[in-house]
Amino acid sequence: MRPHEGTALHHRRTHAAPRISVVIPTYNEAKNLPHVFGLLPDDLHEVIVVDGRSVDDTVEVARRLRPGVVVVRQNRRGKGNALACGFQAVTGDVVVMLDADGSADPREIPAYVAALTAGADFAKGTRFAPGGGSADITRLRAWGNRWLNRIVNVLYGTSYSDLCYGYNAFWTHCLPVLALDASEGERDHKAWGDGFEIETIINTRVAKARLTIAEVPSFEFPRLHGQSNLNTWRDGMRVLWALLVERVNGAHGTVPRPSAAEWAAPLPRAGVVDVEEVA
Ligand SMILES: Nc1nc2c(ncn2[C@@H]2O[C@H](COP(=O)(O)OP(=O)(O)O)[C@@H](O)[C@H]2O)c(=O)[nH]1
Ligand SMILES: [Mg+2]
Repeated sequence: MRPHEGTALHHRRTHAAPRISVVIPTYNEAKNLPHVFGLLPDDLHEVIVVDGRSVDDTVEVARRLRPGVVVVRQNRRGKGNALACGFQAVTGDVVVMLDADGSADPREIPAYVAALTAGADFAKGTRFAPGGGSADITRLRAWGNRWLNRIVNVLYGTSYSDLCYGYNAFWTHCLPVLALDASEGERDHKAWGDGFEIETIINTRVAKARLTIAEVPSFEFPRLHGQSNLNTWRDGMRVLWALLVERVNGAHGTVPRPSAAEWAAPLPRAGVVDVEEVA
């Protein structure tokens, strides 16, 4: 399924076996990590856990389960800030955004990567295409999501079927288009883009840059342990506001086309985030 055919900036990636960086935002997910890490494919380039000052032993569990996991400490608050910080640490060719609560199935990663190697710039997970589904979404959230889909598709000319779903993947060379701000800020401050509106900001910026988007059917499982950090009304309004603000703001530049040598070299870490590694 191809809801939004890219044009000028479309870069068709030909490498059959890209290096895959999985970015996992975590806030008190120690109990869920064994399940999630256990289902990760073997051939990953790196796993980056971006922790939001969890008060359980999320980071210790991550390190025990996967020595060599890259741990990033986010520098402000919210899932959006966590992803922005995690993306700064990526050194692979492909970024996969994966939740840590057991709702997103890591066994689907190859399907996302296949969509990218088949020519998409951005592989957008959807629970509402044949083959997808959800055991986690509430009726209210599904209703809100339906309306937000209609609005995004009218405003941005897309055909998204699941705007508010956080399981996506994209080529690293698309990062400049996302223009996310991971700069050091007030630690307890949630700046614009730092919250759950992040997915909407990514989805709209990708559309404005006219990247090629492929939807990938995905099944969402219930969160295993703990509670969702999302507040349906408050965060739903942030998503709606993001749709309007991003429409008024222009596009955020273009996708640079890397040379063959640049493709081959690992990306340098941007260095602005606090990266901890275990040898
Ligand atoms: N680092 C970090 N991760 C977060 C934050 N809020 C949520 N997450 C993570 O983002 C993912 C999705 O959050 P969740 O609470 O399940 O939201 P929902 O899936 O929309 O109900 C999970 O892996 C959370 O641990 C945060 O403020 N900081
Ligand atoms: Mg969840």
